[in-house]
Amino acid sequence: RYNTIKALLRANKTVVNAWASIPSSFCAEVIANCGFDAVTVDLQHGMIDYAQMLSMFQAISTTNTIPLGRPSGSNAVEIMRILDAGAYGVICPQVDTADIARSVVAACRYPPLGARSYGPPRGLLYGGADYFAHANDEILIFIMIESKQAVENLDEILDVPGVDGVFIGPNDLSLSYGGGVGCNPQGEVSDIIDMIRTKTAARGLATGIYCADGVMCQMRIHQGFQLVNPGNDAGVLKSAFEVQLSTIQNC
Ligand code: 3PY
Ligand code: MG
Repeated sequence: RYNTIKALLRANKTVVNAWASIPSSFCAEVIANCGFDAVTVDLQHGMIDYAQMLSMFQAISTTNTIPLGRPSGSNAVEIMRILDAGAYGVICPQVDTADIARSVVAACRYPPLGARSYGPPRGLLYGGADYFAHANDEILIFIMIESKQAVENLDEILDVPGVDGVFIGPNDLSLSYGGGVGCNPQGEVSDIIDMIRTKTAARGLATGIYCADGVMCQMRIHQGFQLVNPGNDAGVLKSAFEVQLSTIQNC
């Protein structure tokens, strides 16, 4: 199976991703049916374990939406297991050094490009019988830049062969510079976000950033970011219900 979002990113197009934190295959199915380009199942901050992730990938693949996973860290074994369950890409958090970036790439690529171990039970079902022949080309590797240390090491990290793109975590980035949480930090961190995007794009790599909502996605797209997400499922559900509730309370 072809990775349609990898093709979009290579063609400099925008990819709209939905962020899934609720451990539910039905929620994942509902979200995927909205028509997003991709859904990211979040094992770092989502309430999701491996078995739940597997059922969410199965639900997402009732549609053409591409399944991605955010591992809980850069552990190679966890990344390999996420890919074996049929994820067509990872968004790996807290990649602060070139060594971490190299180990993430190695976990995602079969030899000779990397050290991924062979045995993708669901990869073969989702990707097809020719999964092995195409996995190294189709699997998308986003590394997250979200700390001062990562910014200091940015050039070296971007030099790591095999990285497809950089995804910025604005909350953690802001915290590491002494600011507060929020997806749209101002001042110094805003300039740093712009610098990360510019340097990443200059290398021909894809750029993405976590966004709080659709309006912020629009802003980031206008700034040149390619991979954006309007909040996460829990936040969208909560705000949608709050609007409905206040409509009734105000009548
Ligand atoms: C961040 O903003 O730090 C993130 O990782 C978003 O999920
Ligand atoms: Mg983060």
